[in-house]
Amino acid sequence: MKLHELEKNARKEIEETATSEELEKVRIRYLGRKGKLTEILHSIGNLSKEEKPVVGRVANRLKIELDQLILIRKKNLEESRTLGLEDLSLPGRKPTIGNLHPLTILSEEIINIFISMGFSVVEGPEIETDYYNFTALNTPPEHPARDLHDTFYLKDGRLLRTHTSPVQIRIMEKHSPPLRIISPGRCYRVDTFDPSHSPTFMQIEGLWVDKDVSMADLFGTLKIFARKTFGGDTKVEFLPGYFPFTEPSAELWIQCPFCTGKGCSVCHQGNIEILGCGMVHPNVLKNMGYSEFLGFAFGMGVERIAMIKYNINDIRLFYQNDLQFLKQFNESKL
Ligand code: 2NM
Repeated sequence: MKLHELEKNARKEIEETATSEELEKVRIRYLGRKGKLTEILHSIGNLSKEEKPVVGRVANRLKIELDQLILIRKKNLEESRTLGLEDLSLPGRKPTIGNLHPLTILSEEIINIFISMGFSVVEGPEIETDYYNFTALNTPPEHPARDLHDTFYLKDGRLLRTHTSPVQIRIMEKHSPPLRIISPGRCYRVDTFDPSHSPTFMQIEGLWVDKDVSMADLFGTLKIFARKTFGGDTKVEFLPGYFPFTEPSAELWIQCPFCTGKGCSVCHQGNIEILGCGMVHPNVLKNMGYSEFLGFAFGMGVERIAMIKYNINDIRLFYQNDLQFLKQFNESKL
């Protein structure tokens, strides 16, 4: 009885199988009803008193071991078949690669439109001081935007910026005019998630300061932006607005792309607001030592632009990391 040799052969044969069918033949050869190991197990009863327990233990252990080996080999063969490894002429499987987040893709697109009009991109900290986020921007202490419910405050009195205007204040402090900058970045406001609110959002703000910039420059610049973003024949309209840091202030409205002006659930009588803007308030210019200059500024929420442009009805989709949603936004499709 050569159990040792039987084990060596069985291991080798199992390992060398290339298909599930071959493996099944090996299994029958050793473990089937008339298999080599099965016959040994059946003949144990004829052995001597001394041999019986020793051979019995070794043979039974070997049966369990070969069962296991066959099972593992079976799984491997099945896996390699689904992977196409058996047939080398099959096309390879492309590795799954990620894509940029839709807000990143759209931000870059918007940034490029302003770069094409001579703007430079600037960035700054997300943790700000009261001065840069509010005071320098002509936002007095009793203004509702400073309410505790809108702003996340840190224990040390600093805060999470509620817009990216503080970046522009920091640039104006360090540089002298003329200035033509945009500041993209993440902002925070105390809000609970619902279809139209998020405690964090992306903003792109712009600022153009020179001796003689006017409301006409503001309108012309933003009309180009709106038409490059929403299509060349988009109807644009400026309505009066209010911001503490601009005077006069305006809102840019476009014709609703969903009902094309007829009126629907997402728009106001066929129109939809896409951003806020205005001439930089004289107090802000004075704070910066820019009294000899004029400027226009604007700010937009990237989520809002994306929702209007791609007909997305829930802002939370940008923050839930649902790959089914995110994968729709490959650069080629946008
Ligand atoms: C807006 C609307 C209007 C704005 C103002 C400034 C600064 F720093 F120059 F004063 N930056 N951005 C501004 C003006 C932002 O967002 C809706």
